[in-house]
Amino acid sequence: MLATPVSIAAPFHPASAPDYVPLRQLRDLQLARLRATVRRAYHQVDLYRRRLDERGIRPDDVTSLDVIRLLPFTVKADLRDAYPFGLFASPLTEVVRLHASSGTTGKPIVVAYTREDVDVWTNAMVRTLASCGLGAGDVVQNAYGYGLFTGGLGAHYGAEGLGATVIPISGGNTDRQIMVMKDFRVTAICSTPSYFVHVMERARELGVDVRALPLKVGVFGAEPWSESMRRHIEADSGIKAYDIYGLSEIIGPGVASECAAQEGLHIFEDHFYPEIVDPETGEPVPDGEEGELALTTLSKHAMPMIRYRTRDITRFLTAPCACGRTIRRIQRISRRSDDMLIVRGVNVYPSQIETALLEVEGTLPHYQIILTRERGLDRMEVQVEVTAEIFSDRVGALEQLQMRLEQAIDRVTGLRVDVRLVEPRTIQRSEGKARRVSDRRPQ
Ligand code: DLL
Repeated sequence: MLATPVSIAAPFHPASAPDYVPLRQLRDLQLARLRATVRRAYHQVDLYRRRLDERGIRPDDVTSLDVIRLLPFTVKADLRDAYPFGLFASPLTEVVRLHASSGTTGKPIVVAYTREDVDVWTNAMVRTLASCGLGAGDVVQNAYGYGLFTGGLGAHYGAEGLGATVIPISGGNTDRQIMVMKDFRVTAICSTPSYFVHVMERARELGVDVRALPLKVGVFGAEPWSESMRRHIEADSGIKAYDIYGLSEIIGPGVASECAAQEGLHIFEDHFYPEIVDPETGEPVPDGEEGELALTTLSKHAMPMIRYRTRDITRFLTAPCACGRTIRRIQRISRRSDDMLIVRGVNVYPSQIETALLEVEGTLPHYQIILTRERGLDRMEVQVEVTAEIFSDRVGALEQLQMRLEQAIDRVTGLRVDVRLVEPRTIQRSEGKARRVSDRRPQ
């Protein structure tokens, strides 16, 4: 029996059925799949067998979902050490796709999919797009990068599986994006939020009024973005901006998605088992408290992941969602445990800076954080673009804005920083994930 979706639910797609399944049924399914996953990992992957043996755990010991807490964590370094194929649980004869995620340094990590894995991924992305309100008849401009990055092909298969019309335009060539958006009567765009902000800006320069186009939905993810950024995007473009989440190690996009309520992201729990743990101790935190998201894949063949430490910080939202979905929600991911900056002993996250900047009228959502060290002391400069009107205004107005921004950042982070107002178009635009921080301090 499916719970009846309430009025704010997206157009129902048959693939979305597990989103509404009674919890008892979901937990039984998760347990059966967890057992199969642990068995597969134990028998097919050296690393897992070694780690489980060290703890004296056999696959048959997984008799309840709580046992998951006894299983060893997997971390990014495990994927790096196993480069390229060391964690595969399927022979290459069964692997139909590889993707890779370029770390900031050195070799990328490689992830693999069997045909069944691609089907699971498609299912998760169909449900993602359906929960963002899309269906057959939508024309989807897919501006996530196609290639080793999972964004492009993930969203592509999802949109096709949904029965929508997909335009595989990939990222970049912004003028062409705008032409296509207009001429093909695009109703939805998939991209990073920062790239969409850039597309909007360019459309304005070209004299295209996006509000007058059929575009109504943005499916944004792959990087942290704030609630203030959402408000900015929605007000500017007249679309509904949804947040979707995922990571290559687990599958790519399609791990979690917002619904029409736009209050947290539903995790596709029948495929990905979520836990929130204390980043220091690895112990589960009480329900509703903030911590690091750890994910276990429940349906993957080629590369099962057991308790993968994502480093993404979030919390479970415990109240039932107005959309009627029973699968659990997490709060939007505003930061990672490893993007914390320590400036003169104070902990700061780039997302806090974004929130502070966008609170103040007159700024554009383009900013950069530059860290240097002068005579042994950390210095943080935040460069932010301001509107052309303000820039051409009196010097007094600029100084006042600068002061207000410095105060706003101080309020949010407790840190005195130097704000530098720069002209529109000064800060480099990205076609994929934005790079906001440049840490030039000697290590
Ligand atoms: O970014 C997969 C993806 C593609 C997700 C398209 C959504 C849309 P990776 O390149 O492996 O995979 O990067 C994964 O990006 O651990 C988060 O830190 C961050 N991230 C992804 N989505 C969000 C989001 C793709 N909605 C890493 N909000 C993750 C905040 C996000 N951070």
